[in-house]
Amino acid sequence: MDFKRTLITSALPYANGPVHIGHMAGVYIPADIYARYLRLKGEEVLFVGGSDEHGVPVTIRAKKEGCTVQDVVDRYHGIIKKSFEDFGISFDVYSRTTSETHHQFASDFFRKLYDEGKFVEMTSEQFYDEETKQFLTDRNIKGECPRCHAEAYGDQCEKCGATLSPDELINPYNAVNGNPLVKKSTKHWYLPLDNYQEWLEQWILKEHPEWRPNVYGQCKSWLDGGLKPRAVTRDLDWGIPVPVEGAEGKVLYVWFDAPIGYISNTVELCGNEPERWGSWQKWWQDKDTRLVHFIGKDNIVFHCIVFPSMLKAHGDFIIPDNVPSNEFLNLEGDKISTSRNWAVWLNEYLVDMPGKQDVLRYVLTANAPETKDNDFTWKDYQARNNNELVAVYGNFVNRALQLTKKYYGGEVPQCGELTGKDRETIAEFRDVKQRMEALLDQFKFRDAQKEAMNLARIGNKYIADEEPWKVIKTDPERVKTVIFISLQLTANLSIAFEPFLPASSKRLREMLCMDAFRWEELGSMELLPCGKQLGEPSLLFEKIEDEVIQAQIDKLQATKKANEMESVKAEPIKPTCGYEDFEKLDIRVGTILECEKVPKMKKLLRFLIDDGLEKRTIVSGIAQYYTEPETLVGKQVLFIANFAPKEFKNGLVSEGMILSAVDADGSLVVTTVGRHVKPGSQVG
Ligand code: B3M
Ligand code: ZN
Repeated sequence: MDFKRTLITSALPYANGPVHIGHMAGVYIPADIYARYLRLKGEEVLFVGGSDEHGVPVTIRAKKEGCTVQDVVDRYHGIIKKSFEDFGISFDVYSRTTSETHHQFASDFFRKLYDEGKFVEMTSEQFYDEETKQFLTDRNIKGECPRCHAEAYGDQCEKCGATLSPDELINPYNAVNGNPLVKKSTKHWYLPLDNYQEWLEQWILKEHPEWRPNVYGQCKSWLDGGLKPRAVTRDLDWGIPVPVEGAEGKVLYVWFDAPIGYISNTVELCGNEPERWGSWQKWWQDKDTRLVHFIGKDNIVFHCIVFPSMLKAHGDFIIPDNVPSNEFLNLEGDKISTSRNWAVWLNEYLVDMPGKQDVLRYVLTANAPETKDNDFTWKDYQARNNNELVAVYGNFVNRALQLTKKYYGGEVPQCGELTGKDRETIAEFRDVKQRMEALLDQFKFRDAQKEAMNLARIGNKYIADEEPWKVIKTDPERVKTVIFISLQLTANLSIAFEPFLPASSKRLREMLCMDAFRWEELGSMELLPCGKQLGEPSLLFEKIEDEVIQAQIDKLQATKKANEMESVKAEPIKPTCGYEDFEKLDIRVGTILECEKVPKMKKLLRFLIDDGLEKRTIVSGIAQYYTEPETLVGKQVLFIANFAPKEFKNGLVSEGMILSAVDADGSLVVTTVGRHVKPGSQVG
């Protein structure tokens, strides 16, 4: 089918944290490559993005950070938007789902479906916190995992990986305040996906066998399993209010409103610049527009089944022509995880590696998880930079430009008669355009970038074989032709790499004083006319040294260590103990009279404690955490008064045990009381 224009969307990232390399490799870089490629071909393209600012994760983040949800989404929307700009993700619009336009549009969308009877209403029993008068979403419920007995969320146990429903948890409670929960009935609206089953089967399974196997396969298994109605509303106080009477305290489910964000962001753009973009309906309702969604694999069902069913129910919209979804990118062999901070965050990357956005783009495309999960390692990053970007692409361009400067004052020389080798090289270059197009049209960006790098290899080999720096002494006329061809190849590279490495291509074009360029010209040997004065050459890429890479590896090691400490802190609570057990311990408050290091015993501090009746000595192995133990004198601490006495090697006897808290990093700190109490006071 022939289309007049392409509408590209990329998943709206949750505004609950910055974006990381997994997001980039999976969604944003491929979407950007595709958008740039089509624009370069002169096609009509609109590339839509935005932040997903509803849902439970942002509310949890706000609670954690002790600020409002609006504060959270404002902050992360800003950080995410800036990262995308810094990495050259060329959105035509990047807005947010808290915008006025979006709220109105999504609300109207729901209302139309509601009015037309496209939803079914169902009442079900959900967990409810009677104190806060709130129904809880799965993520906000915690309890004991029925499988491994660790503390788990209502939708998943992070310890054993089990997918759960809150009903399965043992002793469920409110994750935010620890309150116990009761069951209470609540009404919600459901989209009866089963009504769209047949239509989806026809559309996806019959009409789109060309979709990526991972996408097609996932859709097929959903469809084979039989679709069921899905709730599109939630009991939550953050989101778009359900525009129906009697639905107070309910909002649209985030997965209902977020994809509508693609449309409302287009509405916003077209409203702001109608002369440039035309009407939003042209993009979303005209059959001549081709819609392509770029997403990660965890979003497939929403983009291939749920959202198309919503669009079908509404009736006025086009549906996607393709949904190129990637698998996941791992980091140094481990799954990327926001909660464990196991990621390379884009905003941090640019602080550590200023100006190197194209290097990351290159590496992430070279390792793109297009057909299977893939791994990012810093060693591979370094190798690809040093051995490919620097040694092949950068080296070739630099040689061509430096020699032009040296021999011809930076002017493009005259091309003489071509040799067989010249013709061969030129022919190889011409073929690449077709090969790249075939790959790009099928969303095979990894291989397409490989072709571009191959061009640089051909150029590098050409100049190395021709050795103009030697030939200049014997046959200066011949060198003019070699340099002429090398420069045309260089100009070609700036076009071939434009979708992948836009910042470097731009710099290269500046050096070549090339203003206009089109995809159609790829393969041409007439990009730079003889006599043209070129700009000042500079290095496109720089070698990355071992220390720089080691620093990144160390940073990840530190994260790993912190996570291990964290898991120490999160030790499961010990088995229940009754009062009889507790009563055996005589815990009391004592006032510290003396505190000093024990000579020759590095770890030990000797305390002299006033226990209310007499003075007693207690020895504690916390010396390394108190460099000035005398500052503890006068403080009141908790200690076990009936702890069996213990004799140390040097004859010192400890008559009790001081209670200390173990911090996340393993350090110990003595426990004290909130205000001064009489020494010897019992604790219970
Ligand atoms: N925010 C989920 C995600 O970032 C979700 C995507 C919405 S796309 C409409 O994986
Ligand atoms: Zn578990």
